[in-house]
Amino acid sequence: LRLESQLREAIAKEQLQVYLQPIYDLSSGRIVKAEALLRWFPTKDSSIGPDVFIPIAEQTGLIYPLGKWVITKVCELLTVFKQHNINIKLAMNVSPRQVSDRHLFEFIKSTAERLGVDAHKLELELTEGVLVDNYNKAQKLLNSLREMGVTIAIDDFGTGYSSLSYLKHLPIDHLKIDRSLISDIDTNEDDRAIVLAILAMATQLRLKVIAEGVETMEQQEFLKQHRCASAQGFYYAKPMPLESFIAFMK
Ligand code: G
Ligand code: G
Ligand code: MN
Ligand code: NA
Repeated sequence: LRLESQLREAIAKEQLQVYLQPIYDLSSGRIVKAEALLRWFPTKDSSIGPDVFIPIAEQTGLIYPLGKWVITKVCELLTVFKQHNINIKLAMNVSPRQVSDRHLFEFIKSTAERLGVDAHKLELELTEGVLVDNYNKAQKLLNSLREMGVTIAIDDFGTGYSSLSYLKHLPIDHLKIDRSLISDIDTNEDDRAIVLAILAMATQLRLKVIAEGVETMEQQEFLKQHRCASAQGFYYAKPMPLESFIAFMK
């Protein structure tokens, strides 16, 4: 309960920030998108990671107000991008409980409209578990989003253990290969084989692949050579606050 009230207060006091990490198109080398990643700075020189507070927010239901805050922030950031002539998409993470909220679609739609944001600039990242555990709700949500122009990426792809059949039935645009599969592609034959298999499957299903956690030029070259569409990782840039991101884009 203590962390819950702390988090509530953090939203109110603007101790939460959305950091941005660029995503590169591998064939052109251009930044085409950024991922919005939540950061919490309870004091000036302390921080709590989303890997700690997101699960708590999920358990306590605080993910609803928090998720709405992120959606609003992401739409606001897109309007700031527009002012700076930064013409890229913005992807945000959505957790399981948010997907089960039947008001999620309406909230995204009305927020985008209110702020004058083109829905085609928005991407949602979901983990496959969400789609499988909550198939009917997810299907309705994804179809509505698709109709509106919002794109969908499957996050942490390759780490789940569910059937792949949802890829056939749901309107999914991208697979994000989890960084645990990317980190050893230079040396680990099995990881290479898995990444190549994902790329081959994605081509057949007309899904574009984003490699996460790219940290070296060798990893980038391997992915490029095998026609992976996009990449993201410390090799290019770490997640950064808005001001730094704008400077980085210029
Ligand atoms: O940025 P970092 O590696 O610390 O993120 C850790 C985890 O927190 C990742 O799994 C990421 O998807 C998740 N995360 C970051 N920001 C958000 C957010 O705004 N909403 C949700 N649901 N998860 C987030
Ligand atoms: O689960 P999700 O894919 O949303 O998590 C994204 C997280 O991965 C972010 O918290 C981000 O800080 C982290 N991340 C992004 N690029 C790299 C990287 O190259 N190496 C490592 N170790 N972490 C990364
Ligand atoms: Mn993500
Ligand atoms: Na991931």
